[in-house]
Amino acid sequence: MREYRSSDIRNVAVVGHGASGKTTLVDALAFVSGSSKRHGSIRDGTTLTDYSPDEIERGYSINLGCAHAEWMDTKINLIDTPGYLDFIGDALAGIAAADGALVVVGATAGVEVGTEKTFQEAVSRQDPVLFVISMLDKENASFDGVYQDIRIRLTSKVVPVEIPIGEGAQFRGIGKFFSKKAHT
Ligand SMILES: Nc1nc2c(ncn2[C@@H]2O[C@H](COP(=O)(O)OP(=O)(O)O)[C@@H](O)[C@H]2O)c(=O)[nH]1
Ligand SMILES: [Mg+2]
Repeated sequence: MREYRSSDIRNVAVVGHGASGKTTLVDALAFVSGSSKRHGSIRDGTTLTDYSPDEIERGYSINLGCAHAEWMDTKINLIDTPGYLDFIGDALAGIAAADGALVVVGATAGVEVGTEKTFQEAVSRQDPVLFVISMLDKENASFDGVYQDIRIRLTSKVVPVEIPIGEGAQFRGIGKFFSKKAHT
């Protein structure tokens, strides 16, 4: 790995409720950016950030884990955090160490208590927040339902920058508003 100046490093806390897809997303980002050569999975116990025997056995994160994605001359450190409230202390520590928060919300579950707690912590630290809606391929997934849930329960100051193409079994990809491109 090349060396980065501190101005070219971003630390992002990946937060949200348990089982919203944080660890899976971190693994995918590291893989797609080329920083990790292997696409791990929760089922096989091969993700980058759920590596302790306890985490692999339970299938969810207990401790902070760090992976990174090198993207456009920037090193993005992805701090994966536990979502269940028993382990909220580590999630709050992850937010404290980061420059911003990426809040993962499941497309079927919507805003949950872990989403609320971590979002509020990031806002109270005046950190920028990016929401990622996961699980769009699942039955009964609703991007618009989650978007409205976020607006009503978390903040009205939220704008979509990418939207899904299809939902549930029809999910095919995403459309990007900034670049006006679709990725299937
Ligand atoms: N269908 C589907 N399953 C997903 C997706 N993302 C994660 N999962 C599964 O959801 C479960 C919880 O994911 P995980 O990454 O451990 O969530 P975390 O607790 O927020 O870290 C695992 O079984 C994942 O394989 C997704 O986009 N679609
Ligand atoms: Mg996890």
